[in-house]
Amino acid sequence: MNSNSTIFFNKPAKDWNEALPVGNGRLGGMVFGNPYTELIQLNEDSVWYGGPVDRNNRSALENLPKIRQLIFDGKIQEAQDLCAFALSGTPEEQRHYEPLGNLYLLFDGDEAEITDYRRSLNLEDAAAEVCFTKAEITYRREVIASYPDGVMAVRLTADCPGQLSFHAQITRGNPTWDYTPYRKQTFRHPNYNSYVDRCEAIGGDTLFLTAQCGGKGAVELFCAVTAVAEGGELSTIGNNIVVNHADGVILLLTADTTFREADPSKTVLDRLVKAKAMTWEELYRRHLEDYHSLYNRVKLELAEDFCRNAGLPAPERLEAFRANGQDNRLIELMFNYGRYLLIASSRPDSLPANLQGIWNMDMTPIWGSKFTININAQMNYWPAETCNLSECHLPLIDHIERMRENGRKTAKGMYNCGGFMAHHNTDIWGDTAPQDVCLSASYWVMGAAWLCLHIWEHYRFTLDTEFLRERYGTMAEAAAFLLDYLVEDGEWLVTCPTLSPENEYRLPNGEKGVICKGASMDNQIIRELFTACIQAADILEMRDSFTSRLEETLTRIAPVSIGRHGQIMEWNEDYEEIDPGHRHISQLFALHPGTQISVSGTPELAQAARTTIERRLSHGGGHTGWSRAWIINMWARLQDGDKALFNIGELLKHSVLPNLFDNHPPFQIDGNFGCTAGIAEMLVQSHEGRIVLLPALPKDWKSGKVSGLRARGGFTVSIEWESGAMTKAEITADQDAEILAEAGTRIWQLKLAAGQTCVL
Ligand code: FUC
Repeated sequence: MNSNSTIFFNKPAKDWNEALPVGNGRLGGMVFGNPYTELIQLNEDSVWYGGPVDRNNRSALENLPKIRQLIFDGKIQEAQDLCAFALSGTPEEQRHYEPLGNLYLLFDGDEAEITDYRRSLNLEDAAAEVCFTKAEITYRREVIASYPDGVMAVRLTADCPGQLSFHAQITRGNPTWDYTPYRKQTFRHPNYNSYVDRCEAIGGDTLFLTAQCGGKGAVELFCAVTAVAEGGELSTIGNNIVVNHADGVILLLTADTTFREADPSKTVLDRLVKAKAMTWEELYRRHLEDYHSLYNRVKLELAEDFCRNAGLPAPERLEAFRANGQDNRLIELMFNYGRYLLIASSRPDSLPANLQGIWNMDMTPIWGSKFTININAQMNYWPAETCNLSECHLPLIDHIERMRENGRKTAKGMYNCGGFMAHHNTDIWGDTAPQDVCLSASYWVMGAAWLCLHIWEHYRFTLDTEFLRERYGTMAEAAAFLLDYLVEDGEWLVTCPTLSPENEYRLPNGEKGVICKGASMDNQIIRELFTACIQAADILEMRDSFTSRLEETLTRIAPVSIGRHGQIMEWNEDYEEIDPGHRHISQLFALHPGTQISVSGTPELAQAARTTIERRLSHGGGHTGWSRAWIINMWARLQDGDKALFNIGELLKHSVLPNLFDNHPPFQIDGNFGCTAGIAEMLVQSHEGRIVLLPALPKDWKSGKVSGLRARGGFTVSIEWESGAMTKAEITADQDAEILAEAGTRIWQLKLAAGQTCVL
């Protein structure tokens, strides 16, 4: 057992936050592992409530000049009232994610002493396992979610023949939590199998469930499970697969919806037929081959082993960390978990990882388990390129295309602007109208612009010019919206109305305000996006009058400024914040993930960025998992490894659930991904046109090794260090390249041919 790649429990999950996640990008399962009743709670990424709707507020356009005037006149309350009426979506809410269902395995037999219980998730092989001994027989359940074969597979074995007797059901609705042997349960819980249209047995060994998700135009889902038994008897009765006295059983489960094809029932059954034709070993081998090809690209080893806790189950291990503060294996585990979770929730052809990745058990989940694009969805993808999982980035980039047509309609219909835009949230249909009536979030217009920077990042890491050529138009269209949306404000052009997600300010007259003009984050995103478009146009030799307009406009965007506390100003005026410890630190976009503030390039701004973070933290900032994770990345960019590490510790102490899922609270996956990205950012940076090795190495990581991280410009980087200093680095180039590499005060001028590795 590797303590940096295994999450284990010595008990079944008592609730969802103790269950263990598996996933193949689209299909997800949470493994509970009760000896008498196995529950695998299921998700499929396209199971959402409701179809596409046009929610653009028809009153927006006629009220826009008035809203702008009120903001310019400082009548913020009135402007906000009008925004709530005239800009909010009609209806206010986008569609939301729903669970697929539950797989239950209800075992025969009475309660008896259970010994040697262990439930684990092995990140090296993407396999969950439940193992225990009952009445001197050892039982084992293995669970994988295979990307190449599109199925979840469960193998049940016992170390004595003929011992497996159970019935399997697939259900939809609230999972029941009664794990006593089923014969004791005379009454099944309410909603045990609700939200279902059809649930029946077919072919003597298969169950088939269909459901039309509620709301007009919603998808229809199809889920099927089939069983293969070795020895014993296998049959179906009602909507149960019944297994008696088998030696071993394999269950294969898959699902799909009408989101991807008109009638996926055949696809679903075909997948089962194909998987069934394989042995477990073959299925497992194909799963491993695929998974290892991604997961094994990167390896992190921190040499110091303060690891008195590694042999403990996850909850006790966290407790021990909270008490004694050090466990380098646990930090490696968090790093690996983020990579695992990205591979499990975001693969080519899947939807992007949502607020919960793909794992959600609520019919009406918190924040709809949608895609919040004022930080959260973006954070999910921060580790994608640096941790060498570039393909896993594509679902997000593809989703931007689903937003494009809607975003054009929103731009034109609400603001009479060209291009495409999105507010702070989107859903499966790429909805771009405002979400919620939340003054501090809903009327922000920069969602598409920020997302489009992911196109540019993907290019910068891969140098895939064909990809850039295909997607340049999308970036340019997001920029085109902003060219039209900006309004004159004296010397500058500003976004208006807008806000700084999701903080409030105090006006000189004492009133509170949220809506504003020219929020600092907007200026920073504009600068980053316009610059990216200009550089892309240069690479593609597509400079034209549009590019010139971007250049001219850039000279009219206010620079990043320093305010009265020595902080980076959050708004275009140096307002006091209502909540100086706010979880959003939008004004530091320029530091991370942006590139406009850096220690060597803009030392004064870097100092102001430090002051900003410290000020937020001293007022209780970093209190949600994702906020803490952003802070890790920011300290890494400020090259302060000790502070970055301290905040990893704080994340582990305050914002991690027993199954190591990030805790907002409740569970929200962004903090997992942000933490992994932060650790990578501490080890390699490349946003300033050179590769910086170990830019933020904490004192406590005295010696260690990392291999396979990626740097912009198409480089793969491996580093070793001892006593806090780099001892060796290897840099491999994808294509012929010249680049500067830097470690501490040492600088190398590298010239590499395609495929060549240089050793420093
Ligand atoms: C934003 C954040 C919240 C939460 C939600 C999903 O609104 O401010 O903290 O992460 O998205």
